[in-house]
Amino acid sequence: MVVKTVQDEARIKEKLAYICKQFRLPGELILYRLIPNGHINTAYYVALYDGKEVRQFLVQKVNWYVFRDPVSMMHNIDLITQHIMSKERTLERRRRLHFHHTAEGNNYLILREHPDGSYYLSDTLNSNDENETAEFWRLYNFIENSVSFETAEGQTEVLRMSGKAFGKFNRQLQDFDASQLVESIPHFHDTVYRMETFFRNVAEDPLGRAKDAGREIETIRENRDFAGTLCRQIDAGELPIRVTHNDTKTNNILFDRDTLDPLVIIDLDTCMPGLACYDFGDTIRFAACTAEEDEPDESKMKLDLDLFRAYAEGYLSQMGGVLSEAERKSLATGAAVITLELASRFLGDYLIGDKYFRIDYPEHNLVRAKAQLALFRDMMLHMDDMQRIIADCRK
Ligand code: ADP
Ligand code: GN1
Ligand code: MG
Repeated sequence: MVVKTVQDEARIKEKLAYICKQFRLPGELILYRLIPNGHINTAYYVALYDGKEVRQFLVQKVNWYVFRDPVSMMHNIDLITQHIMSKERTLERRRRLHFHHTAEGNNYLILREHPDGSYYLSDTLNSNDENETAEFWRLYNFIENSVSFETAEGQTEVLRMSGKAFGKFNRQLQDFDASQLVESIPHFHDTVYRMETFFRNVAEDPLGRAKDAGREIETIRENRDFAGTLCRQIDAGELPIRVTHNDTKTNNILFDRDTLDPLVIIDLDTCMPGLACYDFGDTIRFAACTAEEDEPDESKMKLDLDLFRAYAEGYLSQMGGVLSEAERKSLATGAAVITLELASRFLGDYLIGDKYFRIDYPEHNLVRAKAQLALFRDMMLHMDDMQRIIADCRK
């Protein structure tokens, strides 16, 4: 664990205050708090007081090791949010993400530090330079009285509402021209590519960690062909490419704290061309199960068919009339493929020294991979049940 000193805290506050000024917010920074739940970016809640009122915002440092072209990614997000807003009847502030702009008119800023510790803005960031020290920040409205879920905590209603929210999101993006988007992470759900990368990591084994995961590596090897199922269907023209979110965890939806009404979908960084079953499958992986993503006791990790049904009902209430027959069939497959894919990503990251996902302890990525593989095995045992539930949703 990294222990933060009082000086570190003062420095963070100073940096956040500088960033708020660059986004032209009036008032003084009076409060900030790290929001610890994402694995990639670093998000802070901030409150400013201008002598009359307190205003709250979300300030976020984007991880450009992961998003190599963050400027284009912010352009994607602009286009996506505009498109969604054009479909919504309400312009209520709590139901939209509003990114603030700097004096230069950018919805982001690139921050650098002088040797004396003072900050300044820069025009460019070179993500190919391993010595690059610039930081990429953005700032948007904090959605008040909202909650997001790390697990569905057995609540079928949370899953049903999540299904509705992500289904609606997919539906609203149906007529969005995908060619306008830059792939923020190339090959993101290209599982054939993911498998190649994983087995290269295994072969190179730079830290000698593969020995800790012999059984897991074998499970992934045995299922490598299955992992390519969706890619083969894309190549055969059986599944249409849509614009999808690609990271549909329930903690990427903000719900009204009192009514559980889904207010807004967040974390739009990975919005790219993709398959409907990626979005369907990733929520199933994350939330239609009996334990958290990083549960250390594998025996506790199972698919929960009641939660699966609730999500399927919610999702298909929005997308049922849109999906082709092949896409409907792919939903359950997508859950298993995405789970296997993520297991390979977590384990691959463990093998190369945890460069991608934030970890809380040294074996965290290994533990995550084991939990995902336990879930994957259970999904494969229940593939027919999942297909039956999807078929039931038509009745
Ligand atoms: P990451 O890419 O790190 O997952 P997210 O954009 O998902 O970052 O933000 C992390 C968490 O911060 C979310 O799960 C949510 O709990 C909270 N959050 C993000 N944006 C907002 C917002 N605008 N208002 C309130 N909470 C937010
Ligand atoms: C990451 O950023 P976050 O925590 O919402 C990851 C997803 C994984 C997820 C697993 C850009 O999502 O792909 O499924 O962790 N995001 C990226 O929890 O790689
Ligand atoms: Mg997130």
